[in-house]
Amino acid sequence: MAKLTILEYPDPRLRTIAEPVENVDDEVRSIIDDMFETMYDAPGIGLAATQVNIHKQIVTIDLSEEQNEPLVMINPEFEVLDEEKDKYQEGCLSVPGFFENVSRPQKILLKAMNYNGEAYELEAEGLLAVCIQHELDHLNGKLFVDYLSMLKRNRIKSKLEKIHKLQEKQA
Ligand code: QAP
Ligand code: CO
Repeated sequence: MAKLTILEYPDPRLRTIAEPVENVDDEVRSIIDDMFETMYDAPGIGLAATQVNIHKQIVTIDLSEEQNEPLVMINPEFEVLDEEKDKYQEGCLSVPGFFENVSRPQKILLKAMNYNGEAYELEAEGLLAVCIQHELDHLNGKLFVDYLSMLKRNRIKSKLEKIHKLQEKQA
């Protein structure tokens, strides 16, 4: 297992569209293991492969306090079951230190494959529905800051760029 480096906004690589996984083999499972290690270490509740510069349709989620309820989503798709939107304060490991309200459909049906390449479906609402939609956005090169006003997004961008410059000097 290995901890992977998380790309941070506004890194252009976060805009890459992920490719579907053709075979859920040991190489894919090794990526998933590394993603969980990276996510649990952060700590975070969701991570898309895009965020660790791997452009395959893979997502890891675990909403539990004890980090013992891992969810794997390979080639995920969802449909909206309830068009009504809910506001949730979202954050992102690729946008560290910033949390903002985002509105999304509150109930969805997820279709994906698990760690063993088996297809499954999952009805989700609440935080899980938010997290799934947030992570699937990453696979399409989309970030939660894209839902904010240009003013808010640009403020976040400037602050992170400033931090990244300081980190460069320190290195
Ligand atoms: C996506 O995000 C999410 O800024 C997962 O300093 C977040 O795990 C979906 C994190 C909220 C729904 C609601 C962010 C950790 C973790 C930070 C995360 C930070 C430290 C974010
Ligand atoms: Co994110």
